[in-house]
Amino acid sequence: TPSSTIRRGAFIVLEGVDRSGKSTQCTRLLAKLLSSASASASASRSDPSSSSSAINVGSSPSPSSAPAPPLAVLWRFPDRTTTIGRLIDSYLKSSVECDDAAIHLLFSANRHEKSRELLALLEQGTTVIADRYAYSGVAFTAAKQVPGLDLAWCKQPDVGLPEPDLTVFLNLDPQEAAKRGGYGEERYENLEMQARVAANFMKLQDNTWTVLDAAMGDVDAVSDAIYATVTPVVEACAAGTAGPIKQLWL
Ligand code: FDM
Ligand code: MG
Repeated sequence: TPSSTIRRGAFIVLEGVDRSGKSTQCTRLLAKLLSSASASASASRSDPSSSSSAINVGSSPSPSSAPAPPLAVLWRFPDRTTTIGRLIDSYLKSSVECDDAAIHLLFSANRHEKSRELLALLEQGTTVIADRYAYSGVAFTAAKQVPGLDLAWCKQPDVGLPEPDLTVFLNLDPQEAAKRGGYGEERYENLEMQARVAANFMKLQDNTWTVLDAAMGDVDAVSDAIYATVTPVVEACAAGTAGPIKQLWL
């Protein structure tokens, strides 16, 4: 084992076209990761040698007095809660207009403004699941077919961001996706746009990707397949065999 072994959380991204089941599956994945963690935590609590009633003397923080960091958290991009995120939210709801290049850079800035916190979570051992990431950023802006805003231009602002350990792409034909209950009210939620987005996603496939058929079976079948894909990655990161986090598109 190399001395530089880094035990850390895993950075797991879920991508896919609208209505591919991404958000549902992110929530299920989080629940599965947390319940498998609490199962092993309660097993270790029943071990008297790892009792949590250890006495803390003095005021210096000790590992047993600090609350254990969460094993996993769920994020989504855009993160609409930040100042930049509120602008993006207004844009998606069409309550403001914005230049196409400018809004693209704001989506990217919304990832950059979270990257320090993301790395800190991973370092403390927390697995971060992200519902969309830079792949959505590129696929959507490039699908607007604005002269100059091609794939290469769209990727540039996200170069160097933390690279996912795993990107699960939920593959679904946009025609099928549209049948799943129609689109909502937000910008980009129409079949023509979604078909171009789907084609762009395919061009962005890299070695972090695992493509899963979102229509392979029911919701449980898909979530089982996702969990089976994610588990070895989480375990490798926890064991320190995955190496340090890389940088996207570098
Ligand atoms: N979207 C999402 C972008 O256009 N660029 C980005 O960088 C990201 C992360 O925003 F239509 C688009 C994709 C989608 C919309 O996403 C909001 P959610 O998942 O519906 O909140
Ligand atoms: Mg949406």
